[in-house]
Amino acid sequence: MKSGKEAAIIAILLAGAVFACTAGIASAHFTMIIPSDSDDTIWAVTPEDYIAELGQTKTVYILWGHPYEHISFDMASVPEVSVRKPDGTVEQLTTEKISVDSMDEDGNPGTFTAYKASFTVDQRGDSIICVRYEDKDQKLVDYVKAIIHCGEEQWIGWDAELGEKAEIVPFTRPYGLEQGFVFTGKALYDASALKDADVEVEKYHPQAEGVTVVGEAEDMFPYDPPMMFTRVTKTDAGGEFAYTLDEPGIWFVGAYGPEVEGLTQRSVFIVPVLAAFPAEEEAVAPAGLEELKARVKVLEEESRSKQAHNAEGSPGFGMIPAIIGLLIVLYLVIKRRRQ
Ligand SMILES: [Cu+2]
Repeated sequence: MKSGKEAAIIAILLAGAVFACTAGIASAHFTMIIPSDSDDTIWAVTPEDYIAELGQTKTVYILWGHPYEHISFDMASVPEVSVRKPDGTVEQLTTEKISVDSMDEDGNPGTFTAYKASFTVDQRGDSIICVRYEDKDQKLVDYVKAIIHCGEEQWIGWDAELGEKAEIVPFTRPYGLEQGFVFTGKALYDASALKDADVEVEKYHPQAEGVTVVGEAEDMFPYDPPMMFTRVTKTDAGGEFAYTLDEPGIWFVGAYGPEVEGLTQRSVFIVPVLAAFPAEEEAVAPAGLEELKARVKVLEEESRSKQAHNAEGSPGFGMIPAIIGLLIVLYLVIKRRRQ
């Protein structure tokens, strides 16, 4: 028979477990498509990684986790990966299972199952990487698109509708976007507008940055930190949505479709966002004390030399002794004449 104390402890543990589950649902899992040159540089992804040169072999990594907090999970099934070329041809890609170093949901380092696939960029324009990933634990199927852009003014293909079961078709060209730009698009399910659906919007962080920003959100918004991790908007009757991507980095936009055989059908679009261009005028750098002292000294010297200059050029106080001297000389001369 359990004592009252034991029962109380069990109740606390159960409450904790329920809270952990809820917290897990609140911040969103996403299937990530990250182009990278090597396994070691995946997490340092920048918008430029989504740009390619003609003839280049591009490797894309398929990862599963919470982009904002930089939390990773093992991929539970093999993702299907294809690339849709600018001319409309589709190539199925072979995936390779890999392990990547990252962080688990308790903040511990670990290695996680992920996949990668490579293809050659043999056409100028936009190659669309298309991934379908099923995760029974999360009761989710992701249909993810990311654009690899190649060639000056070759803005061809980014808005293509591929006929995926669930799909986001962008209205805003998803490259050359700066922080603060609005991303707009349309969510489709079975080729029809997905109306009144939740759209989650989340920015990726490298690990150290993710840990810091999560801590800050927990301090500043203790009543609901995940509201800062995962932003939410909705589609209208036409399946259309808009959201302002206010920071540079890699953004994940996911529209929640219907549940089919216990799995929610979600479409995801990945949007790389550049820093402001032209670069914002550099605010006067927060000067160090030494720099401030040096500036004060320069100003003092300038003002001193200006004063000296004024004294020479105009009848300032410097002229008074001279005038008095002149009066004395005049007085002496007049006095001598009278004698
Ligand atoms: Cu999640």
